Amino acid sequence: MTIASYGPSTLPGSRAATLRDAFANGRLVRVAGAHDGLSARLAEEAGFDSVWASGLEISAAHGLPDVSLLGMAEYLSAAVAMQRSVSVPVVADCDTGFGGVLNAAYTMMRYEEAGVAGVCIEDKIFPKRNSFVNSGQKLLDVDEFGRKLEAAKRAQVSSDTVLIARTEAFICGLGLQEALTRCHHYVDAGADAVLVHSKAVDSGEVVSFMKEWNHRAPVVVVPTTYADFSAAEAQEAGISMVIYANQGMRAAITAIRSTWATVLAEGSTAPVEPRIASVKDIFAISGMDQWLDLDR
Ligand code: SPV
Ligand code: MG
Repeated sequence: MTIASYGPSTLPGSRAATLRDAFANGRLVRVAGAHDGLSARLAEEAGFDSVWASGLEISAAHGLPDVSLLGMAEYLSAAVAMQRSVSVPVVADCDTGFGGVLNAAYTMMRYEEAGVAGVCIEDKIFPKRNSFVNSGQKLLDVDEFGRKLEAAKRAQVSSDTVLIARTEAFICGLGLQEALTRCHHYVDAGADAVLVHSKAVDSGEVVSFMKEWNHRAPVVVVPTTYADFSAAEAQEAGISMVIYANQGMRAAITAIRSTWATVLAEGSTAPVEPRIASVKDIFAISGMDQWLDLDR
């Protein structure tokens, strides 16, 4: 357990600098999706370089679908719980920037103030739907999204904070040229990196993007549907960051369902005890000893 049990052990600015160093040195940044302090800490404990404050996970953790129902303050408060629980950089999924141009600027102000290293906004129309919903995917006009990026950049205080512009061009079925044109425009508007999302069953779309992109700015991918795309292949393709956005929550759902089904079927918790974390383990991961030390 690190000092992060009491709060972040690194200054917010230095976490963003860590991301920038990795981008500059060509080190692949591996990022795990999370939705609260515990899931973020499990990602850090496993050895991930960074935590993705996933909109899908945060929404689901509230019992809601990822269709822009929660407001910025709720997403921010979840990101802050993650930020306080780990020492690695947090990259926040900020959806569309939660509205128009001014909302994008305000999003940058509040997330950066909270010490979040990376702010990611996507080029869909607010309200947005999760990228894997098969209907109602609508892209914002490219110039309008450029204005949101410019406004976010103008609101940014620390030069270290990373603004990631995410294009949903492939998600909307618009193809490589649209994805490239948009990403070039977004870098011109000030984005520090681009996230190229794809729901293809293989890595073809993102790899074809990489071949034409010529390393103009770091590229982030989210290999959810093309799950066999390895970290080594991503590195080989010149990708800078891979986000495993929701596998942690999916693992938890499966484990919890199976545990509760067994408890009801067997009439006691005895059969599941050997395969679930102990209360001692909960104490350890939540920093019980370190906190009690403060009272000694
Ligand atoms: C999220 O984790 O909320 C994302 C990634 O934005 S995805 O669900 O693939 O759209
Ligand atoms: Mg999202």
